[in-house]
Amino acid sequence: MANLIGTAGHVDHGKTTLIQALTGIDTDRLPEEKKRGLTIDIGFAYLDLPEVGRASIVDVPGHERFLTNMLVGALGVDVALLCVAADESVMPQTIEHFQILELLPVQRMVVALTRADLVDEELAEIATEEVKELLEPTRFKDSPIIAVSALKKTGLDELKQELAAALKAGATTSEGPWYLPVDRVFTIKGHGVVITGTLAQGTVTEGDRAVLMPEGLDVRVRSVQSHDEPTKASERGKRTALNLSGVKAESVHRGQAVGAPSVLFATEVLDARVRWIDQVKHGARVRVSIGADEAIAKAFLNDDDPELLQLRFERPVAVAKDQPLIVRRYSPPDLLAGGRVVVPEAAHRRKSVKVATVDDSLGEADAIVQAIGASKEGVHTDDLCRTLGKTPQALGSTFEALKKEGKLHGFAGLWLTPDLYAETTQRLLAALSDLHEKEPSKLLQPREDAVAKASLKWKGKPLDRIVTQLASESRLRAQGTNIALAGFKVRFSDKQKAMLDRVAAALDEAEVSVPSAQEIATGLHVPVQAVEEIIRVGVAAGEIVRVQDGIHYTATKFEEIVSKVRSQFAGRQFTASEFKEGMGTTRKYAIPLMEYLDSKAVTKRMGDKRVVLD
Ligand SMILES: Nc1nc2c(ncn2[C@@H]2O[C@H](COP(=O)(O)OP(=O)(O)OP(=O)(O)O)[C@@H](O)[C@H]2O)c(=O)[nH]1
Ligand SMILES: [Mg+2]
Repeated sequence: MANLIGTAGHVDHGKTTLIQALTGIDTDRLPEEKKRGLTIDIGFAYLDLPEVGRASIVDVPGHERFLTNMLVGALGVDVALLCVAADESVMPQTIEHFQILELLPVQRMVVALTRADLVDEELAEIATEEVKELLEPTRFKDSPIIAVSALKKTGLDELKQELAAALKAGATTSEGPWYLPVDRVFTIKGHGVVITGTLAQGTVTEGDRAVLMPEGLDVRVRSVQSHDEPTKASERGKRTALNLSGVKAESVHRGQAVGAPSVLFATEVLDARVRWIDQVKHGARVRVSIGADEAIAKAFLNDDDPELLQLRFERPVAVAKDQPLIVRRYSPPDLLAGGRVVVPEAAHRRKSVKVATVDDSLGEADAIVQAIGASKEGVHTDDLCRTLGKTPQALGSTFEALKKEGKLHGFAGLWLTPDLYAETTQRLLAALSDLHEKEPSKLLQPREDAVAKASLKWKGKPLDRIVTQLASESRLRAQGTNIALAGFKVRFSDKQKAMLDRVAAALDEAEVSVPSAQEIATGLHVPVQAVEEIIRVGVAAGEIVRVQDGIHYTATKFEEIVSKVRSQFAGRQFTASEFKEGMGTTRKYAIPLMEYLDSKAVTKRMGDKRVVLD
């Protein structure tokens, strides 16, 4: 069942007078409205209807100058009460308001042919025909048209019956976390700030924590009122007043929205799905009415999908997924399009980029899997939440459940489906294999090089985790930020091999007190550059260990040194000079070697002594 009735229609067509005749409530409350006999801002009333209960009514201004205010009212409406004066029939704002209602998710319409006492039957007939013509090509074509006179009190009961029937038939759900666009703010002495609006989604309950957007202020709902009466909770479609704590009146104004912590976004870029009345040029400035706000944005189109409209605002706006919106030209403010938000916090995109939007008929878990599966290399939690219009808190448990079921792999906030993981890691390893092929004498490759070569953009923590995972699957070896395929063995050219053997022999011969590159070069009668080069190759291949410049050991010799240190100093503390003597070397070698062993966690320094670690 729907809750909210909203008036619509040309200026002076008897909307406010009709609501007063129906409810006894004068919705024109501003002194200026009373003085001019004209509605300027939205007004509110309520009506008790058989089998329906209490329904909320929002009365809107008909004058074109106040269309922005009309939109504030119209954006929450379930059932429209289109008022057409029998003596004037269809006029410009009748048409404009009707078009707006058509673009919005308004469920039903009831037409009141007002001021019926001013016309004879023939004129009433003409007006009825003109209204029918307006309705005919639209989903509202079967809407009832009731002649009424607020003055003579005729047709009112019939109108009430039709409104009750429309409310009963208009299906709306209260699903999802609640939010409420703020259309009025006032303070009550001793109680603080009160905001009013039409609850757009969900159920708000006394004591709820909430966030005021787009500023992101934390507030609490101290109490709830609906239809001027206190209540514990209010639901979708109802005119609702909330007494907020945690915020000052100066910080609250029309256009903001307040909602449960997970539902609203403070956004500057959104994607909407719209129907066009008149399409604008790519990049044109437009006015966007959303919630109770109107904000200026630039409109960006999409080549692939004419209904997809990206709006880039000039300031942050409070937005929820699926929220209805209306787009008008910047100047003159003609109606352009209407629709709903599909991605509340969208990424900038080019006109030519095809956009994959999530199938709305899917459940949340399936939508997540689909969105991730459709990506190239996984999706970060934040980006996915933006796409789905949900906050990370709201989706946290769904992610965890999907991970448990094996439908998703998570790597520090980056999510991949098993298929995507298989495909992308395969690509990464293939790229690594290419790098090995190019430098067969080098054991390890920087992982960033392999990632870039595989045309992936992984980095940081998610990349750490993926590498760790691949290592645990024995598909690669990792050392710091360098990686190698698990089965990769370095290969040298014959020339390299021969040179490496000679250098290795020269190093091993000297035991711990190894010669420098220059000394080796002199001994071997080769240029020093050749020795330096082969040492570099040997280090990259893992055949030579570099302790510091000028101090290198072969990998085998280094292992021997480590075993010797372990056996000789096991279970006791030792000093640098004991180490030096034990190793049969000089200070020049002992100090760098000890520091290197510390860094490899073979030994540990404690004051001026060391111990061997297990
Ligand atoms: N004779 C007659 N006059 C009516 C009736 N209903 C409204 N009027 C007159 O029509 C004029 C406009 O009425 P409103 O109710 O203010 O019209 P409105 O549609 O709310 O106007 P805006 O809010 O400014 O768009 C007033 O002078 C009313 O007295 C009616 O049933 N019979
Ligand atoms: Mg009025």
